[in-house]
Amino acid sequence: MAKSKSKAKGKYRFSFGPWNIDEGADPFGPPVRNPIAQSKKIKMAKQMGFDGMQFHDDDVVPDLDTKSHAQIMKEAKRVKRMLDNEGLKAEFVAPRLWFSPRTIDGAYTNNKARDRKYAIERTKVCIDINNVLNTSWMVVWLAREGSYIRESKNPRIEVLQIRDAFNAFLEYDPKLRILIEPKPNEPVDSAIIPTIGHAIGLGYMTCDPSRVGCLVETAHSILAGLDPSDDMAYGLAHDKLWSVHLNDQGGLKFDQDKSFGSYNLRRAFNQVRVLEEYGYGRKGEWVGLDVKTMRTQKQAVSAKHLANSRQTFLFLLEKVCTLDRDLEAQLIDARDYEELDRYILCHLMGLKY
Ligand code: 3MF
Ligand code: MG
Repeated sequence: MAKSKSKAKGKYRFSFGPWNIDEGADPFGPPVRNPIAQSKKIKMAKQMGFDGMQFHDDDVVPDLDTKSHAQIMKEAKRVKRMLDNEGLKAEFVAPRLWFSPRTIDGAYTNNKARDRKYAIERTKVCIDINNVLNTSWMVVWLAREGSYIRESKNPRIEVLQIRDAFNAFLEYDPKLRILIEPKPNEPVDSAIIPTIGHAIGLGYMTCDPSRVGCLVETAHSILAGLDPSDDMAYGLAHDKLWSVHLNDQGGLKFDQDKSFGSYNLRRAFNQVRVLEEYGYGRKGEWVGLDVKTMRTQKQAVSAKHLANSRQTFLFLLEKVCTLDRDLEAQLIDARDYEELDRYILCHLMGLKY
C-alpha cells in the first residue's frame, strides 16, 4: 500500500488490467508490439509497485464460451495461483459483453431474447470466476447497452432490462457487489446509462441497492462533458464510489485513456483531492489506472504509462496533503477566487507563493 510522505487520510492500493499493456492496434493500423504473456504482466505489476490486477472474464479464461464450466474453474484457479505467487490480489472480474456475435446489438438490452439470455448466463460465469479469484466486486461496463439509431430500441424498456439482469445477479450470489462503469458513447452512439448519476439511479432501482455502486473513469466523465472530480464527489456523497479508472482525455474525441494527469494536471489534482478528503480506500476501494500504451512506444517501454500514472497520483497526493488550508480558507472567506486560483497554480508548479 502506497503512503504519502505527509500524512494521508486515504489508503491507496493500485491496480490495472492486462488490456492496459497492449499491442498498439487501432482502427487504422495493426499491432506494432508483441503480446506479453499474462504471467509476465502479473510480474510487471508487482515490480512497478502495484497491489492488484483487474480482469475481464476472458482475460482470466480465454475463449470462455467454448469451454466447460469445470474447465473454466480450473483455468481460473491457475490465474489465482499466479497472483498468490506474486502476493497480488484481484480487484474485480468484469464480464466482456461486447465481443461475441451474440452481443452485436447489446447484451442485457439486445432486442433478441436468446441473446439477452446469453449475456445473463455469461455474466453468471463471470461471477463464478470472481469467486475463484476471491473477489466479490464485479465491474460492469455497459459497452453496447444503447443504440446506434434511437428508433431501434425502446429506451425505457432498456433501463428495466438492465435492472432485471442486475437483480438476477444479486440473487445468484448474495455476496456480489456490482460496480457500474458508465460511459456516454463509444462503441454505441448513445449509451442508455451515460453518467454516474444514471448509474447510481439505476442501482437504487434494484432489489438490493446496498450492493450496487459505481466506478468513475476520468475519460468517460470528460466525454460526457462533465468534471471527473465532481463525478467522483457525487459518487462519494452517496457512499457509492467503489472504484475509479484514472486516466486523462483531451476533450470530446475518441476515448484516449492517456496517462493520469498528462493532459490536465489541475484536473488530476482535484480528483486526488476529492478521494483523499473522503478517506478513499479505507473501505477497500482501489485506485485503478485505465491507461493505454501509446502506439509509438517500443516493446521494452510499453508499460511506462502505468508506472508514470501511479507516480503522478502519489506526487499529487503530496500536493493535496501540503496545500495550505488556512490560506485557502482565508481566500474563500474574502471571496478572492482570483488569488485562490493563483495560489493553486503556484502550489502545483512548485513556485514560492
Ligand atoms: C472502456 C473501458 C473498459 C472498462 C473495462 C471494465 C476496456 O472505455 O474503460 O476498458 O474499464 O472493460 O470492464
Ligand atoms: Mg475503464
